[in-house]
Amino acid sequence: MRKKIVAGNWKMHKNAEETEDLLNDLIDKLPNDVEAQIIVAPTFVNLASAVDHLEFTNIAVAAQNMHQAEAGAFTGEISANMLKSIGVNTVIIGHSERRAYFNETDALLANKVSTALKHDMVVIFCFGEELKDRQDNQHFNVVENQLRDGLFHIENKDWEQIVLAYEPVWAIGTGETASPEQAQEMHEFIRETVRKRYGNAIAEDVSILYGGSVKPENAGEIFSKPDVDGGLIGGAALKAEDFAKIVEAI
Ligand code: G2H
Repeated sequence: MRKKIVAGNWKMHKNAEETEDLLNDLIDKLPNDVEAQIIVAPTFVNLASAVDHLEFTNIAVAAQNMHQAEAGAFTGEISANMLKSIGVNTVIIGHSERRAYFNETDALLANKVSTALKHDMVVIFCFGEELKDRQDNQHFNVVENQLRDGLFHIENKDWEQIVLAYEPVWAIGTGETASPEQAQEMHEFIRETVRKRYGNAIAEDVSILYGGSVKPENAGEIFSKPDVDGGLIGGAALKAEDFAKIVEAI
């Protein structure tokens, strides 16, 4: 049975004090009775305090990125082992901002995925087409290639650790959202693509999140689609009231 998941990607927002305030607010406002898995991804420097803070709650903590190497001379980078050592077991890999601003290629992301899996981490693997791809009617090809080149080297057993997050780049932080029908159409295609490569059981079990300007106003309709299993939320995850409403919508 696939899980419903709502994850908040805080990106480069919230210092230590603000992180604590938002976590307190979330503990206060998030409904206790949801069956969905709730995840928050603060910045690296606030991960350890977030793990401590959320210890007795049902909110899990994820990192927004990690390095593919085990250790070494990689100034400024963070390894899987470091994340695990502070109790972070989930990592977002392949976010479009990492792909666009930090030149993360499919080949590099494939390595990151392998390293994360080796450390038994849950990977939220992000991918999605750019506006031009959609205008050129290439969006299905682009998504298929991103999955094939960044993820489809993993083994069947690894899928227990994988969450997919479809984030059309044209809908990220722009206020533009894919319509629920566009999201469903792509999620169905993604599940089909997984099915062709890994079989029915894995395709049916994997959670596919939608990301891109999800807000309290549109979450319910997007989440109502059969192949949308939750959301990866950016801007609206920075306000506890909004995030709580989105969690309620699941
Ligand atoms: C997509 C999303 C969260 P936003 O990046 O990953 O951000 O909801 O602000 O579009």
